[in-house]
Amino acid sequence: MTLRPYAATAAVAALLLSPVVTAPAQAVPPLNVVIDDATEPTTRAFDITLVKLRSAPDTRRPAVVLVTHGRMVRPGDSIDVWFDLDGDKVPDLHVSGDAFSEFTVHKTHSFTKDGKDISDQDVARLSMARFHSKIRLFPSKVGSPLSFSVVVKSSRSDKPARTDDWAPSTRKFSRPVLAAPLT
Ligand SMILES: [Ca+2]
Ligand SMILES: [Ca+2]
Repeated sequence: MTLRPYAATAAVAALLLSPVVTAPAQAVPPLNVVIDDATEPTTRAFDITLVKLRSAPDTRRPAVVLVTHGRMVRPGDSIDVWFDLDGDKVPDLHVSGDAFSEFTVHKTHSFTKDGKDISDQDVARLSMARFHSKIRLFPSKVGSPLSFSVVVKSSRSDKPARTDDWAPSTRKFSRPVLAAPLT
């Protein structure tokens, strides 16, 4: 492309006048992301009402996904959390567990089929008590990603799949949160 001298001068002037020192807003993900979910006591078996993502306070401590439920946790309640660690909207890690029981951690590339079981590597932990399911993720054990996003599903094995609750929505990842402080 060739520019006439006047057009070229105008283009340079426009560049000089524009606030080029301002960094793009999406450069650094936020420290916290909050997902408000609908309160659905009659249609969801184990209703999710809120999900909070929190960056790790330092590189040795975990980032946290705190899921708030519409009622207290009971035996038979289940939680699944998929993490996207590289921003391609495809899951990389799947944490799955049942209340008052054990949880598993798998590598994965889909919402339907798990890959390698890495439960013994202490990459993530799940605890479920009172109104919360709490997932801790240790970013340094999953390659220290810049950010992560999640999909959360709650369910009960004795209830049909249509009573599952997904946040932010079915197989759709949340906005990313910073994984750990930038060094
Ligand atoms: Ca809900
Ligand atoms: Ca991914």
